Amino acid sequence: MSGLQLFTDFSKNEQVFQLACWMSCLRPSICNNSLRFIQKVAKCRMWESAHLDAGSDKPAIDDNKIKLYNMRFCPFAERTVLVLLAKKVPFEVVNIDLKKKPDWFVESTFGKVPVILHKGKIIPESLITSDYLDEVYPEPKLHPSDPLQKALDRVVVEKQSQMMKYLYPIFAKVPGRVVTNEEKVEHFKNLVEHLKTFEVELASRGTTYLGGDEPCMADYMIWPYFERIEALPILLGELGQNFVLPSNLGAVKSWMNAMRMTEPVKAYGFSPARMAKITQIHNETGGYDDALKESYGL
Ligand SMILES: N[C@@H](CCC(=O)N[C@@H](CS)C(=O)NCC(=O)O)C(=O)O
Repeated sequence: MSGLQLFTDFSKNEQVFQLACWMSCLRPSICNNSLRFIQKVAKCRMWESAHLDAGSDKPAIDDNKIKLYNMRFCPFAERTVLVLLAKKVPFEVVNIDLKKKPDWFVESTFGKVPVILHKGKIIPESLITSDYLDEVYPEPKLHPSDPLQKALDRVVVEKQSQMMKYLYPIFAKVPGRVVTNEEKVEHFKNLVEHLKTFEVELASRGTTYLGGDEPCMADYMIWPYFERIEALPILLGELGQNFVLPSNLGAVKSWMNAMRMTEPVKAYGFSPARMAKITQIHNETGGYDDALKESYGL
């Protein structure tokens, strides 16, 4: 079985992983190398399974388990995954090819990810799914219990989400037009200007995370944007030095470093190198699984 096959088939991947663990107990010297390889591949877990496209069968649904319709590098779906991981909720992932969506996905949803399926119901939208999970699985509580603080945190999420209008044209392929390098540099200047509002917010709170010593819902909701900002210097190649955050965003950078240390981001987040590679391949080919495979290990 090749590494690539393992990579795209999670259930087989898990079985082989279990088998390798069992074999290594019996004959450690023989299969140490293959065990290390399989462990490395299996670490990707189910969220790196192949993206199902038109014509693929609808996966079986267990109403008592959380199932997530996902796209592995969708920043909005990432929000939901981070919440599930923060709460250590068992869940299953079905990755969807958003360029060739399966009929059963289109028929039962708004056609976008994330979507969670729970207790026979279908719940779309990253913020709605995250709020739902916070109520159903209260530990750790991610929204502040004080309604005023919760509202203020939501304002931060709304405000910081506005950065997408600058980030997206630098990062993604804009349909129907080519964004020039000059335009990208201009967008980045605007992005940095925008991030000064976050710098002020963090400085006024004076805490490691928006949530204090631990991340709260707002931290997880905005993190996916920053994961993409971190990849810009690599993604832009020779122009990369124009896309580095300046030193006057010290609080933002400290917050980013702290977010990188959280367990959910360590488990699901992409390194800047991998994020850049995935984006480059996806922008070139429009593919999902090839981008994941070719960036594997970065
Ligand atoms: N407001 C939605 C946005 C989700 C969204 O735009 N997801 C993208 C992938 S990153 C998507 O599913 N796009 C497919 C499409 O628009 O056809 C949310 O927060 O969940």
